[in-house]
Amino acid sequence: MRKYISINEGWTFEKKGEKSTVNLPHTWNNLDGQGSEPTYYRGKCTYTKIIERQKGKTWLEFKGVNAACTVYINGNKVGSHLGGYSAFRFEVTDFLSSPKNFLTVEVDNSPLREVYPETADFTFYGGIYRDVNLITEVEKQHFSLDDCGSSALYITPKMNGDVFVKSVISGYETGVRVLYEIFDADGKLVASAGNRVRLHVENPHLWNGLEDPYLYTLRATLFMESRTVDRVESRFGFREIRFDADKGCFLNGKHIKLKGVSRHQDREGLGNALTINEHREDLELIREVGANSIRLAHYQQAEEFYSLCDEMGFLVWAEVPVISRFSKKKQANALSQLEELIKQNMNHPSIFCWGIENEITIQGASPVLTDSIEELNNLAHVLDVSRPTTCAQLTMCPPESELNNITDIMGYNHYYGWYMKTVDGIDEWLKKFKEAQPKVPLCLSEYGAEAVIGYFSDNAVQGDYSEGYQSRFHEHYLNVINSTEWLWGSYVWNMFDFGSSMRNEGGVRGRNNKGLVTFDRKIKKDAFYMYKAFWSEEKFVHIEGGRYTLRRIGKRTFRVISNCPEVTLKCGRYKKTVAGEHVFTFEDVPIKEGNNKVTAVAGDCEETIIFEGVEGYPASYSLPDGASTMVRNWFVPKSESINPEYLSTEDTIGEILKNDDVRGMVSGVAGKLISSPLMKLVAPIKLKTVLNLKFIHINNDMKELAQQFLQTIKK
Ligand code: ADA
Repeated sequence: MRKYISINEGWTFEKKGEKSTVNLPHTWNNLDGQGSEPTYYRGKCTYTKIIERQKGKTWLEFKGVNAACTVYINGNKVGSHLGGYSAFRFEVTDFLSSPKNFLTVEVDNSPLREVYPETADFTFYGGIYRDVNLITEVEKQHFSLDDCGSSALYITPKMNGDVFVKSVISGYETGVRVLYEIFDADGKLVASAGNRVRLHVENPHLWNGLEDPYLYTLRATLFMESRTVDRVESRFGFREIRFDADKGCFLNGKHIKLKGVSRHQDREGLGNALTINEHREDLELIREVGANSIRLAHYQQAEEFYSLCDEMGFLVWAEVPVISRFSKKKQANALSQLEELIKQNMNHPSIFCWGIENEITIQGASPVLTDSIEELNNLAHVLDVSRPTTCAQLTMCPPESELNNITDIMGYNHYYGWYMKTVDGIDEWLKKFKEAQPKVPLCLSEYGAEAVIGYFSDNAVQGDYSEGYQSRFHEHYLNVINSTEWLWGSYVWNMFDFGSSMRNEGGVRGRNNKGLVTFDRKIKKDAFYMYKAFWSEEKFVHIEGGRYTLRRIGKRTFRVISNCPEVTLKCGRYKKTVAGEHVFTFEDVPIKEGNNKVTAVAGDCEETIIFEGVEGYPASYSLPDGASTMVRNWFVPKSESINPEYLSTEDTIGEILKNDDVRGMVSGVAGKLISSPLMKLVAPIKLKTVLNLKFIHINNDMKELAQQFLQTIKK
């Protein structure tokens, strides 16, 4: 029978010739990947360790190594893996030739042309950042350990109590048989069958989201004659999810609006090297804000996280990092990451859809891109017949695009009110989309605005990085989402601030500040409470701008956020009660010199904050001098900082069309141009010159887009 031995402890880590002893999980970018340096180390490092020879057949199991790795034992190559977010294993039985063996893991997080993601708005922390195990004493006949890192047990439960099971067995021969047993949450045996693919549970207790996340366990035991040779277990749940373009989402036949947040798997100071404690803490905060769904962007996350979601009842959007920069060269890797994601996570009832791409048209659409997305979509359906596929499209992708008719359901990422003027752009866009695509079930897969702790203003405006603006931004979106009944859900970008080494804005380097909660999870921003007011039933009252404690003397306006129907605000002799929903506004609150005790009361909840009355507006509340106030999407290069190693509109048409990636993207019309005699004439002309020709009517947005596209392609 197989045994798991953790080998997380005592590795020798080597980076650029410097050695240290580390325990796993580990990353080498926990500081430089979060802004301690202008750029972070993307390259090769090695981890080494002595491992002993084991009894029986033995596998090495890695739960996550970013991004590419090659494993050697005693100098002999065992295998390699491409992709930084999934689990993988290698059989090492024959490599463990001595009582003590030298294990080397070479890890590489440099940009790799054939691996997703190559570029995106988050830090690609390098390292062995999840657990490593030895699986020993494996018998000849066993549930396959070579099936894409999965448990080799695939469970498809049906609402009528039928459970279809498929297991993959290695070393099969006459005399091998399987016993499947299903246990309820109390451990009572409720169904069993030998060698059969269909079991039946009478009156199945449904897995019903946050209300009742009921789980069963399926145990598969493998016998050789009458001897037990292997055993695997997996939890599962009975549930059904359905989407309708006009009515939204239905869980087990009941309408449910998916109130979602997105989550990246990193943490201040730790990078991506997390333990179960950080995963749990994140989920507790997500539960507190009142969400019922999570988009685990933009890649496969830790298995423990999906398991906790099963237990807590969150509905999860799981996805692969097919993101930002499409390239046909990465298609094989996209397919293998999707296969791993699905095979490794298929039994989690919390996962309701498979996401196959995010903003993949950043550089424009093309027939090759469409074919590749279709191929991913088909693979997801072949591997899992029970779940819908989804994708997240960028604003620039037109509603009528054929890409919006590939996946079963879908979402759009919009930043009206942040990168683009103005917040109410979203209202208009939703109407346009519905007209163009009346039959497509849609959600908002991303929307968000930055807020850096410490910036406040009485007149918060777009682009000032203040908590006040972020809170108003989300108030608008929440109202639109609630009143757009046909939207099946929405996902705030993002639940937590996260590491993005390429960013340097709002006075903060290396971070995307769109979280409702800070990177260290210590401070809930005002926008957190805005969501709690709209989503949660746990009663509370919160004075907006509670960290904006130095207020100008005079009559000031206060906003209080609460999910109670009535709020009273007191300050000295001022006392006023306002009835309403979510946000309660109090005008002319007198702030005098010195301390002012402001108390908000709603039902049994109360919050008091001392505000100090001061002359003038303290400079510390605004962005520091010199901090970039230029709000631009991360992939938009500043015109003054064009990277000469990448293509740009400054290059000639000849140079641009010489590039393989460009040729792949523009094969249609441009293909004809490349092979025509005209090419000789236009090749030496700068693209910029052509784009500026008056008679071809290319507006500035299109020019900017062309620049963005080219600046992601290395010369
Ligand atoms: C994109 C992208 C995200 C995110 C966002 C932002 O829409 O999908 O990864 O970082 O931009 O904050 O700009």
